[in-house]
Amino acid sequence: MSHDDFPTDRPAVVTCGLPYANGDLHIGHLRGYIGADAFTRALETLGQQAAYVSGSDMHGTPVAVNAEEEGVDPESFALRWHEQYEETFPKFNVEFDNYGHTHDETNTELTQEIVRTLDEEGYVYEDEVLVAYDPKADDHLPDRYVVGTCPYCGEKARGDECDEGCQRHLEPGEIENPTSVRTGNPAEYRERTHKFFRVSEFADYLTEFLDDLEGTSNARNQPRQWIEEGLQDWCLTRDMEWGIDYPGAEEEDIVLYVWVDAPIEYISSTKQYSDRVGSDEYDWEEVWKNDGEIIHVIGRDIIQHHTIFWPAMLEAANYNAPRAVAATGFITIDGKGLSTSRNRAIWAKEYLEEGFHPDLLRYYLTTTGGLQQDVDFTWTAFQEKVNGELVGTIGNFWYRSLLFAYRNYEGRPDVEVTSEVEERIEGAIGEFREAVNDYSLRECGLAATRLAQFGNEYIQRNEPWKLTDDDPERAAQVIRDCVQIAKAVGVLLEPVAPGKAQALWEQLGEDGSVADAHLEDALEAPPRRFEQPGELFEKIEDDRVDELETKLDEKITAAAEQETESDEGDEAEETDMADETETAADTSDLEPLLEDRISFEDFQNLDIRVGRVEVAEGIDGADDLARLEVDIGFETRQVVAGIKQLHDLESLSGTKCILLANMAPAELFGVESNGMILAAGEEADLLTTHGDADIGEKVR
Ligand code: B3M
Ligand code: ZN
Repeated sequence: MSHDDFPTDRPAVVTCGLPYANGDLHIGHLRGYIGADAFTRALETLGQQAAYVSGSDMHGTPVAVNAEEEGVDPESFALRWHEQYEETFPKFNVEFDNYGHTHDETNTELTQEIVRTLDEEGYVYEDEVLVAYDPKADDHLPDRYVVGTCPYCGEKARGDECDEGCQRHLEPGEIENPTSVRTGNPAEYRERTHKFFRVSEFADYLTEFLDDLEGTSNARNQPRQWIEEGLQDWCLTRDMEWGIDYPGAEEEDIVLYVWVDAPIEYISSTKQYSDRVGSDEYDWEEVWKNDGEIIHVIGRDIIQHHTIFWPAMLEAANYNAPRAVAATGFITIDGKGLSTSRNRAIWAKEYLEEGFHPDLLRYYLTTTGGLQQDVDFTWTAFQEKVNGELVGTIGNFWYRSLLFAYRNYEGRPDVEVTSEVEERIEGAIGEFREAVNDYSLRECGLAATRLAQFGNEYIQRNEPWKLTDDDPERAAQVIRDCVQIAKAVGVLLEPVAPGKAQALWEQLGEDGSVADAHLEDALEAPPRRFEQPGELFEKIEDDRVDELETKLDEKITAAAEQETESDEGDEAEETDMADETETAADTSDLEPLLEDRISFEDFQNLDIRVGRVEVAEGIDGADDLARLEVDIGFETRQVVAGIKQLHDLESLSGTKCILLANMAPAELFGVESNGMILAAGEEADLLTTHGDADIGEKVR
């Protein structure tokens, strides 16, 4: 790994989190796969050698539980989904250089080899551990076979992850109030012998690793905190049949934990690619064992696996370290958490059946928010984005430039591009290059959109249609400039919208694939002649959006009704075995949204700052009030907050908070309050920042 700017002279591999082969793909999955695909394409546009690999995650309880529900064996169940995924990805222009699966021979062998190395190097030991057991079913309950309460945050959690709360990985035996998913009965804890990986020995290594890690800041900050809290060793085995055998323990009824063999598929898949094209063209060992660039794109719920367990495993087994981990936020639908069991989701299949081009969704998902941000999907916002930026700005510019050129010159006028336009294109290239190095897909896409915007203004300003008779030379010049801008927009838009960029490429009469174009090509003249162009984007009408929104509401309501019916019918159904990706609460018990809107100016009048709590102590005689001293950079403020009962005040000192600094001063219980700290909900969950914002920075 290096930290040289891209493009480097070493090969890169980009991966996306492996989908569990257990159900239909939805927009939440697509965000990651499209994101990583676009990032790989963007690297290639810079001239970086890059491969994009992934595979289906076949093992573990996420697959076993669902297969059991369906009454089929996990292998054929998982293979069926694997094949479906392989067919689906290209429909979204997601093109893997290799897409394997974790149960294939390459991955089985490599996983066993790596685990053997960990063992030989002395990083594995055996220990007794309490594992959940269902006495009624007479079976062990690994991972998702058990649900209960997270010992860290108190939220409802699954056996191996706090999916609805703090997102921590949970070790066997940690979950409180364990309940069997098999029977709905309380589970017992029984002692078993398992293998453990000495992750705790890697605290110093991981601290340094995180200091160098690129990608999104959430992938550095969260693990730093976990390291500070103290790392636990990691249980490598599970009481199950489905999975990869622990090397040398084939006879025993334990297998490797799914999170051991899953990331190893990143390597296996790269190896399969390398074996297929030949190591002269792409050398997997250069990447994984030497100093190639490894870039992981993942969902933010699996940061711990990719920034603690995985790099520790790589280091212990003498592999290269990842250069970047880019962790995306979640997708919400109409402002609420995507939920597969409540059918509050846009399914991949559904989107395609509606007949929308994949690039529309690609553009929406990559440019709506930064990678780390949660992105809300509504059909109305989708329409606005498509009609505004793709139809209104890019499509409009492409069509009017090429049509004008075709009608008047049968292609590109035979003159040089002006320096003004050349410089503007160079500016866009610079923005694009910087965006890739910042892991900002949004800025990559917008570099193209802003260039098209400039193109539209350029036409408007120069009015070539008025010039064709009076000043034909000048008219030719303007159109020549526009054709070049159109081509440059195509080159820069290709990572995000490869299908549409290719169509433009062909309209320009270019040979080959725009995916092979590099940044320099944005300034190369297109062929002299081209055919009559067509419009590449189509407006989405309002009644179409109404129809889509109604459909979405209806299916969510139908799912809710079905849930109520089945709840009434069968209490045991309570424990949901489906893959739930709930991220927001049911709104019925939330305060209703205010109808009245405020202006941006009103918002600007709120001086909200990042602060750090220095002192927090209860106010004598007041049941709920605490006195806080908050450093906001310029000064330290004393504030009174109603959090005495809700927080362990001592532990607050040193934490970052958000303070409304220009709140009118008030006196509470004889103590002056000079600002207000912001908190969410009845429990006064204190707001903080998730990145590196400095103390005193304004929240905007
Ligand atoms: N299969 C899916 C998830 O937890 C899981 C990813 C594995 S990546 C090595 O998002
Ligand atoms: Zn938790």
